[in-house]
Amino acid sequence: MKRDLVFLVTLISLAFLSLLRSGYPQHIAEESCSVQILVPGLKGEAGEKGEKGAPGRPGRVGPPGEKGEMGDKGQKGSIGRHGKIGPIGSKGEKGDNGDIGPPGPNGDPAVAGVRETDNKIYLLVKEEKRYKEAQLYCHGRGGTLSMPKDETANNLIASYINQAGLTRVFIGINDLEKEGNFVYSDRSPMQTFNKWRSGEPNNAYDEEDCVEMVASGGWNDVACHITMYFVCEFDKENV
Ligand code: GN1
Ligand code: CA
Ligand code: CA
Repeated sequence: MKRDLVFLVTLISLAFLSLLRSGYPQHIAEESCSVQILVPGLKGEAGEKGEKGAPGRPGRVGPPGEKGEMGDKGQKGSIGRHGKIGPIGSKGEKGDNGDIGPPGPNGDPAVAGVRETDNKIYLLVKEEKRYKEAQLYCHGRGGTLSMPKDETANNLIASYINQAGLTRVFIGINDLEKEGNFVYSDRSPMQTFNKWRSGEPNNAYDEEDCVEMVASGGWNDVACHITMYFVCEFDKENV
């Protein structure tokens, strides 16, 4: 700082001197002031070595170096993940037919074929049962004991039992709930159509509450506890 001040004064003094020499000699001569010229002193002795300074800031990033030589081949990596499932392929051609399988089990030997109309299937069961067991058998297969409600149905059942060489079968008519009040096995009431044999129903021995069909197609009330073959019927829409 002090050195700067001395330098400044020296500059001013030199400027003043150059003025004296160039422009205003007479005027200067008339002035009786003295000019002091300050010049820098001699360079002092070297000071003691200072303490080590703080580390400088990091330099700028240098230019990229030259590409080195290719390194050795690395080790084989571990197996990758499963890839995504691919799209579904196109349908293949139809294969050849397989071999013919073994014969199936024999059908129920008690069932002798069936008869059918547009909307019903009739099944003759050649297994002697009481009325209630016969009804249970049919019901267990989705049907009822057969209920002839018109001439056509009655004729079909009659024909069926005749072709089977039978003389009587249970059909689905009874007066179990109220004596003399005959209903079908689906509990629907008897209608005007009937095929009672002459003199029937007579409730013989005061114990006849179930109904059989004989080979002629006629009906007779009989005791429910006797056993005989029977005919079931099924609605086609339920099969
Ligand atoms: C039979 O057993 P009998 O002949 O009195 C029949 C009755 C009939 C009657 C007609 C088990 O009785 O249902 O009404 O004939 N009983 C049986 O004559 O078949
Ligand atoms: Ca009766
Ligand atoms: Ca009778």
